[in-house]
Amino acid sequence: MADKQSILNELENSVKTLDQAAAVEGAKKAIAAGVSPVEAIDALSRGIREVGEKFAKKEMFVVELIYAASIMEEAIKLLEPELKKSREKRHSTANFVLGTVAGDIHDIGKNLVKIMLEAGGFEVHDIGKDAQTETFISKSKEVGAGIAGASSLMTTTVDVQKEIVDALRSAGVKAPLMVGGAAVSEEWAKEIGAHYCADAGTAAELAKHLIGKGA
Ligand code: B12
Repeated sequence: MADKQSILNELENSVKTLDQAAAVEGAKKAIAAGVSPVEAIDALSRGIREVGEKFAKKEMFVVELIYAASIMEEAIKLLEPELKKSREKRHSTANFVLGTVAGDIHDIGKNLVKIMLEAGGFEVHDIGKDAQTETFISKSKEVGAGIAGASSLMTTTVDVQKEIVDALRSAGVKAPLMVGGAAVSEEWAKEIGAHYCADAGTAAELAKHLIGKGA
């Protein structure tokens, strides 16, 4: 059986080289070898970020970016049941409203955050990608959100996170807002009165801390 490092390398390279068969094969090997699905997804993420860098340098075209994303999604589909196996069998910790901000259609990261929050016991209300600020507010009110999260991958849409914090407060919704995505930093989160989260792996822990229900 292939060793863990070679499987992780295979996953990372499959996205970089746009090799869908290798991505599917790599995901299957990871499951068979008992490699942590979180580590497997981290490897895929390294691959797609490199594709993003090449795209920025005009070394790759947008069609290749789209194809790389679809390859990553295929592999995640296979790994998702493994991630969900760790789901805690207990009542939900709180209602979590999650979406990608208006104008931004990137949702791979958001979807991973959703899986990890659910595994951590949250009831996630996913309002999707390109979600209007008003939807963040109305959904938060509707479900009595204990916490909310907004993803933004682009510098052109990051300001919308500030709009969401302001709108939540004006509407009297007290839920803290977690923010993440490539365009977001700790400093930005502080500046707008939100809470930065760098990856899906730590999202549930931070969310529990923010709603005051544990570490
Ligand atoms: C894949 C991808 C796409 C895919 C998206 C597919 C999909 N279904 O999501 C497609 C091909 C559709 C796409 C389209 C575009 N893209 Co694009 N894309 C990317 C790429 C390469 C990877 C993003 C990704 O999936 N990463 C992997 C995931 C797992 O990581 P993640 O998103 O960062 O999420 C993790 C953490 O950040 C965190 N997190 C994220 N959100 C949240 C939220 C909360 C609440 C929490 C707690 C945590 C959290 O947890 C996640 C899991 O660990 C990035 C490059 C990059 N460095 O991000 C460019 C990138 C974001 N795209 C870019 C651009 C320019 C575009 C397009 C405009 C291209 C075009 N000309 O059409 C369009 C955007 C259209 C639009 N209106 O949104 C630029 C943005 C530049 C900028 N202005 O800031 C980037 C940075 C590439 C680049 N270097 O130029 N893209």
